[in-house]
Amino acid sequence: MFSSRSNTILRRVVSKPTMVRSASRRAMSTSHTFDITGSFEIHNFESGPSETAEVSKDQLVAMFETMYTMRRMEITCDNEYKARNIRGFCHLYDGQEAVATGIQEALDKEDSWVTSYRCHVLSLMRGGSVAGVVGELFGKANGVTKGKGGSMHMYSKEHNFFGGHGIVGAQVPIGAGLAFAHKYNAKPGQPMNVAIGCYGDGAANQGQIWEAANMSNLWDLPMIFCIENNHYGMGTSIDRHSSISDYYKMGNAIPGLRIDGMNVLAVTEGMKFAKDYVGNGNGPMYVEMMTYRYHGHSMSDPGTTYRNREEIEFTRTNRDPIEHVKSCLQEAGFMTAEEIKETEKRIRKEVQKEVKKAKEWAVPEANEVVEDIYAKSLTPHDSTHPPFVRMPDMAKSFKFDV
Ligand SMILES: Cc1ncc(C[n+]2csc(CCOP(=O)(O)OP(=O)(O)O)c2C)c(N)n1
Ligand SMILES: [Mg+2]
Repeated sequence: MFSSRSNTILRRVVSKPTMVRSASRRAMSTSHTFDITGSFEIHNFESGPSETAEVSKDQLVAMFETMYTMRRMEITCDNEYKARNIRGFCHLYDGQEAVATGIQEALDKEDSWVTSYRCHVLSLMRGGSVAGVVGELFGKANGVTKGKGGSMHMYSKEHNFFGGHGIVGAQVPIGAGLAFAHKYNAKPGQPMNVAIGCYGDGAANQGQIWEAANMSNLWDLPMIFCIENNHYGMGTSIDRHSSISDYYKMGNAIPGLRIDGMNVLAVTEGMKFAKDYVGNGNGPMYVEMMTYRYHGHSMSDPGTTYRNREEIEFTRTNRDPIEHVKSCLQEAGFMTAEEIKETEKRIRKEVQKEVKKAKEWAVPEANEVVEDIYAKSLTPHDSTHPPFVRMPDMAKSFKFDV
């Protein structure tokens, strides 16, 4: 079972949703308010996010569909990997779906997002498609990063998604840089767009994260340091790799919020609170998502040598984020069990169709190997960089004729 220092939010079974406005809930009303009491713990705040969450039928159905698509996509990737259609690294996100979905729900598309190698579903939400993500894993030219990035390096500048990073923790200072840009470009008197940097519990004790946090706090940057605490860094539990397990307090003077990351309504409310706080010039914030990954760290890890099957089963049975959203839908009278089943069936078919499409795509042309390596302004004979920026000596840098 869970280790001694695992805390109450992890141990707590996700409670069945409680209707605050129960009157006429099965009638025509298209929005409902859920009680999410107990989903938050705060650090350096006098009060936390709202303990109720109001969602419309459309919103909740969309959250369910998004999360179920993510789950099916990741399970399909597992199968395709085992069939040897996907090679190399592959880190799956199943179990953590409520985190990405709730963040997306609370942020604007102009807000910047950067994350670790566990990035398939973020790519899906930031302009990607199932075919684009799976195609990327197949190494196909129409994949989200042209078949050249693979599992860890999905990216879409157009949709303010800045990767997909293989070096643990390296994305966090990039997030602080994005937050700096948002502050620099902010319109006076208006809330700023924000940046969020997601990283794992295993990354959280890195020095570069503290350096980024220190500068963000000195400069009041609109930066959210978001720890996805899935309780393991590869095969090492938080008890063994961290001397502090209250990750939301790690910013010291920087305020923090711990959120039940298996409850998409709590993640959404908590993230609205975080966006509001950092976007209004109060400086950065730490957010800890209490979550769990069902798969092993990557495809080479069966995920059962350092934790027991009972722990995984307990989480699946009592805290599964998709089962939670399904019970919310039924409690609110938004969907019947039958309609949920039909939706799942439709999504399973859609995912299969997308995978089939991706399989038919071509692999990249050979010359793609040398494309997208340098920013345009670094390409020889295209010196669009300002004169005060010291550029590499192209004659010495390039080993081949371009
Ligand atoms: C600087 C660095 N050190 C080590 C590794 C090897 N490594 C890859 S993932 C990982 C564990 C990270 O765990 P966590 O931050 O909790 O993220 P999770 O995989 O749980 O999402 C390690 C040690 C790496 N990629 N980069
Ligand atoms: Mg982890």
